[in-house]
Amino acid sequence: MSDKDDVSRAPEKIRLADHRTALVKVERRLVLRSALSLGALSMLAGCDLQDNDSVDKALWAMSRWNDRVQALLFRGDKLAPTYAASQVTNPFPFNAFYDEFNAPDIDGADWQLEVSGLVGDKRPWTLERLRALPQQGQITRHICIEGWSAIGQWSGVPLKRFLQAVGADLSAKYVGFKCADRYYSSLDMPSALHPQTILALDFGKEPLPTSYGYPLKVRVPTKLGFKNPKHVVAIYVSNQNPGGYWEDQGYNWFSGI
Ligand SMILES: Nc1nc2c(c(=O)[nH]1)N[C@H]1C(S)=C(S)[C@@H](COP(=O)(O)O)O[C@H]1N2
Ligand SMILES: [Mo]
Repeated sequence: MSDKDDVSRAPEKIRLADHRTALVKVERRLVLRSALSLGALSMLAGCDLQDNDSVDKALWAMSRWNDRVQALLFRGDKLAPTYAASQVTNPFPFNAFYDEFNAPDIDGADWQLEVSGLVGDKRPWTLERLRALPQQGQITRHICIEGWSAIGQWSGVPLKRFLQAVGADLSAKYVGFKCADRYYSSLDMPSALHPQTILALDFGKEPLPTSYGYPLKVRVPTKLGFKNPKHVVAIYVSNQNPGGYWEDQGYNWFSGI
């Protein structure tokens, strides 16, 4: 797929965005309508699926099973492909659960990153302190589940480096993120420690623009776009799966390589 295709496909997201929730419902309805799938699902779930509730429960159980299988297959050392600066998609598409003009307008001087959960040092971080940590850049492809992708350049603090700095329990299972716009997401610990997972502060050579997540976006090139939270205000380490905005609406939680 050429970069030109990437840009020309971007407008489609506007139409698809309205149907995200509908798509999840359609998927569910397809299972409900198909006797074979329903029968297979009953067998897997080990019970009779007679009402919508139990079908929902079985689908969720399968999704969790799927997460576990994916986590086992994931070795934590697979690298996402990288690209040349000349391949960066311009303009880069915007996406969120709202329109671009509603993106949170954050004052970097006031902004703080809260840290909680299974960590030794819960002091909040300022942008200045984050910029004093070693920075790492990448040119990688962002892939949105809605059917578009784009190549971008990000740089910032490797999440592993940050987790070490706050004395996080690296044997814990999950790292959760909360955003200024009520978005939230989470990663399994191996993905959080992956060498390409960064707390991105810059997009191109400049601080992240408002639309793309100022002042901090978690860039995880080994995961789908929705697991790359923008406008992050809190990070926490936990053994309970924190879920996510789309993850909790039926999108596969692992969604990565
Ligand atoms: N805070 C926040 N982060 C978010 C989202 C959002 O709505 N709010 N949308 C996600 C989705 S679905 C995508 S595809 C990417 C889009 O990032 P971009 O605007 O930089 O292209 O952000 C992800 N992170
Ligand atoms: Mo997305």
